[in-house]
Amino acid sequence: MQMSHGSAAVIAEISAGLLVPAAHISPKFLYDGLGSKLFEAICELPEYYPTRTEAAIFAAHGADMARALGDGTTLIDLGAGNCAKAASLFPLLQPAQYVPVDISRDFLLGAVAQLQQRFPHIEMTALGLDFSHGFQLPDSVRAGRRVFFYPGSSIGNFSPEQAVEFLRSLRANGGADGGLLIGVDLIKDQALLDAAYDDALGVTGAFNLNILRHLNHLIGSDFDVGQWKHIAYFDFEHSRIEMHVEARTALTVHWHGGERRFERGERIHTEDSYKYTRQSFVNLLERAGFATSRVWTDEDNWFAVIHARM
Ligand code: AVI
Repeated sequence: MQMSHGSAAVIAEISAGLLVPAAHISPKFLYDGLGSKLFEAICELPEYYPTRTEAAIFAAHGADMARALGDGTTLIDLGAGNCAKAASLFPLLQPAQYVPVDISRDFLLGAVAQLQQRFPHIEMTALGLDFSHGFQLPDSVRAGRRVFFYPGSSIGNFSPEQAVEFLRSLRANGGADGGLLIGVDLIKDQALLDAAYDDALGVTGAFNLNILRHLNHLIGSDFDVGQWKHIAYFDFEHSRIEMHVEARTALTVHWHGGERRFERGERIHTEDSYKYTRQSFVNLLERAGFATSRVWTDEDNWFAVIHARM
């Protein structure tokens, strides 16, 4: 068995999820080094429409968005990664300060160093932190008009209840004249949704199954990836894509301090990706105390970019 590399808290969290009858693993464990690269590949897939559809909305309506937001803002980019989405809007948005936030601080610092050379007049303050459970912005973030930028429909990976909590935590960190520019994936034809999460090349399958390799590293488990298969489908009742890994045969998994037998066909739930209508998402924003100002969509109504006021 491999040596464990996760903290005691991480091992306890994963073990607890594996030992309940309906086993589950948090989707945050999809993103080790390989998982992040596989996600980048997913964004290039013909079936995965969200990335290119959102980019087309930014390209078509960026100037309009900039007018709605106003210039001289403090732009706080949540889950910034390589900062490319926000940077493509800089010429239009002209923020006074750019604050990219990402769990991977080292990656962020490299991206920001390059960006600062291209846009020397924008003050940049990179924050390496996990904002998924609420956060408190440090004093280095200007108190002026704060606009949160949360693209990619990442909000869909929270349950609606968690999303409301998260949106409330943003309001607690913004000023009265602040705002939010957020990307939201919309409900559409089931075949399109299913294909986006179960592509012909099997990249999403590799992304999903890679969580088991990551677990082997974190908790010293002995998952054999070949004994599991990728499952993803749209669930109408909950308006969400569900991703699972399913045992191809009866097997037992062992890890430091635990073991679990899985019957053939038994699953581990790995991710939800909620899909909204324009109205259902506006309702969610209102529950969190936001007022919606503008909604931009593509001509097929597959994706929406929404500006909301604090
Ligand atoms: C990051 N997140 C918005 C993606 C999504 O569409 O829910 C993660 C993903 N999972 C499978 N494909 C992409």
